[in-house]
Amino acid sequence: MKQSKPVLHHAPHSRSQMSLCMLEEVGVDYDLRLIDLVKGEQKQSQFHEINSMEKVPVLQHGDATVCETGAILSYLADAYPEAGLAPAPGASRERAEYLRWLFFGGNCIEPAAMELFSPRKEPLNPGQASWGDFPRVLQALREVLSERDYLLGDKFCAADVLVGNQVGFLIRFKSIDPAKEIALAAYAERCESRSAWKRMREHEAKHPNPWA
Ligand SMILES: N[C@@H](CCC(=O)N[C@@H](CS)C(=O)NCC(=O)O)C(=O)O
Repeated sequence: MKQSKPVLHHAPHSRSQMSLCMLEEVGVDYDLRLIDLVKGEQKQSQFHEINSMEKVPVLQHGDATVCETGAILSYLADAYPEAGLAPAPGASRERAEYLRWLFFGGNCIEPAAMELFSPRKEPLNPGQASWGDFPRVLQALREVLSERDYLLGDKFCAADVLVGNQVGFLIRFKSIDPAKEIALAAYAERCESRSAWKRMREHEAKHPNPWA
């Protein structure tokens, strides 16, 4: 395990709160470097050097730089196995399911949600779009979460940090109706009641929300 402190380049109230939540779940000491997206700090050359996409989150740890939320969550789960947030790397049914949901968050939930918020004039063919469409994404989540408390069963994992935050976000933005989607609403509540998530929200509450 690397001994240096992880550093998260973070913009409060942005997608990087999922990486902040993960650091709290892992329970290690870390530093935050705040990036003001409204002022355009992500476009400055020092930041471009660490993420050529000019987006938060970015995690730095020793000589490693990790961009992309799913990769950061996976990196932290593997770097701190004692936190028990991922099935051990290797060929196992659990690891396969874990990877599926970790990638599902970024590859399917995220683009399907963006399609909802900014619909296209010509809707995409769900057979051609790699994420299908929002109804299919919702159905996949419904199927797993009506059977299980968390994506892998009883045990919370790093994929729940991603998917749990995304489901909570979709409920808050009224894309998922909690009165109809009882299992999804209960899942989001289960995740949000974790102490790490409360600490993440306390961090976020110290900063005004520029998007509100
Ligand atoms: N694919 C990235 C997306 C991250 C992202 O969209 N970050 C937004 C904040 S929510 C950002 O930094 N936007 C600033 C910009 O593009 O100028 C991930 O999953 O980490």
